[in-house]
Amino acid sequence: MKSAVYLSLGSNLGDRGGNLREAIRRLGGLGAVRAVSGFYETEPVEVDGDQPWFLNCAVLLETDLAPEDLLARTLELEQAMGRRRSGIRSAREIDIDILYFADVVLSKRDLIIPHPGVSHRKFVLKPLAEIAPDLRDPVTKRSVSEMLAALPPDKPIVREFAG
Ligand code: PH2
Ligand code: MG
Ligand code: MG
Repeated sequence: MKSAVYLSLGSNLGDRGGNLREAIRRLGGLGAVRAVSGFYETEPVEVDGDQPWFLNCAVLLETDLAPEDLLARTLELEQAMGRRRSGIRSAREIDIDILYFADVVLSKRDLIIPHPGVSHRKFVLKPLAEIAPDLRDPVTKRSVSEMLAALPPDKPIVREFAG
């Protein structure tokens, strides 16, 4: 059965734009990439120490995989692209997070869906609003555009990235 999955991608090490593009290309091996937002340059939040700014985007993937299998495959993909986990919030070539998986609600040690960061993270909501403004959180029933509108407009900085 095909499921619509929304992913958040982020990179703040190396060729950030190239990393996002390569990850999107590789995600095509896990299903069909149906939509990709523009790239946004975003101020780091909730990280350890000084870190470079991120590029973030959102992707709609249609996949036959189950949530746990998709998680395993995205972690493999991160590793294959050179990510080494030296700390939970350290700088990374690529991070792929599952935001929504159809209407699935699940809370396991390694996987929480919907992703608990969605509603307060502008670096997630701004790109996501481009491809799914009317998507509703299956738990809170709030739409992506409603969640985004509830955040301060100025800080933290999330700006469209040209090139
Ligand atoms: N990812 C994090 C923590 N902080 N900040 C920005 N701007 N973009 C991210 O992708 C990001 C972050 C944890 O994965
Ligand atoms: Mg993350
Ligand atoms: Mg992650």
